Amino acid sequence: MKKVIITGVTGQDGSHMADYLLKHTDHRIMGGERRLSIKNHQNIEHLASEERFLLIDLDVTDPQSIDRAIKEHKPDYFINFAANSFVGTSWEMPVNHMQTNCMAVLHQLESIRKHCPKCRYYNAGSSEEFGDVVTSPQTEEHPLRPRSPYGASKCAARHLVKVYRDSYDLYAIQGWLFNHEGTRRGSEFVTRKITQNVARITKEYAVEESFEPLRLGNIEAKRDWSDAEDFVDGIWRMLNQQAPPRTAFSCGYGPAPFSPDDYVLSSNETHSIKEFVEEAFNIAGFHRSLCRWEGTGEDTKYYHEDYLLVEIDPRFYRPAEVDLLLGDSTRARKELNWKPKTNFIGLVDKMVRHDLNLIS
Ligand code: F7E
Repeated sequence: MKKVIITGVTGQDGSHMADYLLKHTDHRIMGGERRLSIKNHQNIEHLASEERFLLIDLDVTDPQSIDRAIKEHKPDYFINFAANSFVGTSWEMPVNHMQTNCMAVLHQLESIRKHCPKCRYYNAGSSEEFGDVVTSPQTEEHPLRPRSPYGASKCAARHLVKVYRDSYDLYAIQGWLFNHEGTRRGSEFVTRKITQNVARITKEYAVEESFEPLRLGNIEAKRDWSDAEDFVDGIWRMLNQQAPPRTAFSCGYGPAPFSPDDYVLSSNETHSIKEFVEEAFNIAGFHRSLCRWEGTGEDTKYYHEDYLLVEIDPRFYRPAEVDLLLGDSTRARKELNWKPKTNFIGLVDKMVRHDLNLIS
């Protein structure tokens, strides 16, 4: 039975990956978990009785812990989702972002090189690496121009992954994943913050309570959003690239060593935070024909008839913003035969209905 270590298994991507692998493979899944005094198992509770799923202690900021796990289990695949993934806090704790998102990757690569060089390694890369974009849409060829300590930490990790791939022939890759969301998304990310607040306001409005509006930062920013469940399928395909078949012309020296590629995963559509807000309220019953935006900049407000639904709170502005992200995942679609199933409206619909159900 092949073994897969997934770090960050309690998070959105880690838990979806565990579900995906239990469903589509017969591999044994080891979920790496950092010790916390209060467990955050809500995303993996349903896996408790799975025979092929095992939780292991693994803190990616502790090199000994990484080394021990890799030496002991000698995994066939190592999927690193453990990260400090909230861009907004990366200005407040830049060193933590570098340690968790970059140094931890270096320690993982070193341990894999030493103990199990055949292991296939994936590190979570990000469209935030493209940052201050110069061309749209962004493909694998777009330059790295990060705008945050978070983005810089992912770029640094990318260079390390490539250096280890080239120097030691490791199967080590880092995809560029554009924003990916869903019902397991943390409340601090803008999509989930919107859908949870839409659910709260819907409930309070229904019982004619006065309600606090939703407060947001830069609502003009545009993102390329997909469903996280579609992305774990893309990542698994990236991890299982095949060497091209030998041709009739190969002779004597054998094929060149196979080097896997990094791919962009994206929906290939971009929408503003404003559009996400409109869609989410519309799905919850605040029909867009009865809603309107008023004002500009910090004075922008969104109303349903006379009810204030959304206002701007400059505390959510970032010191430097990525204004626009729009991916082009043509290569992944062609070469990995990957395609997202859920589109923008489907994603908003799924998240809003989930949060309405939770609150009712
Ligand atoms: O912000 C704007 C904010 O925090 C999206 C992570 O998974 O995707 C994610 O990073 C946009 C930004 O995600 C609020 O300024 C407005 O322009 O949901 P977010 P993110 O920064 O795009 C990438 C690909 C990753 O790799 C990351 O790990 O929304 N925005 N108002 C707000 N954002 C938040 N969080 N809260 C607001 O109130």
